[in-house]
Amino acid sequence: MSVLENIVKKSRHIMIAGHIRPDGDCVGACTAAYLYLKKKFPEKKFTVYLETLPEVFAFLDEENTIFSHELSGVAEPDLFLALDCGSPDRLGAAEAYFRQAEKTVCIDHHISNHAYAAENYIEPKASSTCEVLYGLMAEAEIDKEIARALYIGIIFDSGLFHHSNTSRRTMEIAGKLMETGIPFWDYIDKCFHERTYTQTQLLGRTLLGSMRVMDGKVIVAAITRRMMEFYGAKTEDIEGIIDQLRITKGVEVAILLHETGEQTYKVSMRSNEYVDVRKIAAYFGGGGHIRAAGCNMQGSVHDVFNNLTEHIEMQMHTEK
Ligand SMILES: [Mn+2]
Repeated sequence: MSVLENIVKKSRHIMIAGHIRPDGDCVGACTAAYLYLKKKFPEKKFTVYLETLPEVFAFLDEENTIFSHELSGVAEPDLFLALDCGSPDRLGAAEAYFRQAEKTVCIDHHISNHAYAAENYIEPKASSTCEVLYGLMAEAEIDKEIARALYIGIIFDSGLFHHSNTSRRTMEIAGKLMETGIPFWDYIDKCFHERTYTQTQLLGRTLLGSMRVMDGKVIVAAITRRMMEFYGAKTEDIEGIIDQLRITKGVEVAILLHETGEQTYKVSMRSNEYVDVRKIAAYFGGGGHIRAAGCNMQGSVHDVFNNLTEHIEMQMHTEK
């Protein structure tokens, strides 16, 4: 009997839940654990809770039979299975059930996880919770549907096998999952690369209008309200455009302005190796991370660009 089966064998009502604002690994792990256990124990009751189901992963629960997004009226489970969740307060509405359950189990890969359940399976070196979960299942029992969910979790958290958490084992597991016959190429497009036509047009228009300054080390572009209107674009359609600018050869900093009002812009910045864009964003009242930050600024597009590049120049001078 696999470890996963052993965990639940004595329980009647099992609640499976992941973290709030679930991502691909979280959705994949909850789906895979549910499908695996339901097949093994069809007589048991399962409640699978996630706060929401992101649109791109909705196909994992096409028939709408797996996930609950609402828990009022749901009976207390005797077993609570927390997946991909680093601490109980990130369980959202399911936290109260976790506190009451007779038995609690946590399967995770977050390094910050302090083993908060009674029984814990935490592998901080694993690429994803789906990778950990795979190790608790019997290989022969992993059908196409389960493999699909695990594979999506793995590619999501490993950034398509390119983050440093990707190991030989990650690739080996992915290989085993591929062998079940899943259309693995399709998920990559669906979950990572797919754009609406509006997004494609806005991306193209923005890139065409971009300019390089400071010997090509900085690339700048702006999206005006008129452009947004012309293409019928929404704010979320801008996502990802800054990264297309950033990967331009020779570029250290990418800057994207999004006009939100009269001479008012939401500024996004990305850097590749040495410029601390958080510092610059903080100077103008914003924040973020060293390589990804943002702020709001006012003035003409050129004034904003000039103000920002001045700060980039200062950093390049002091750091070189
Ligand atoms: Mn994860």
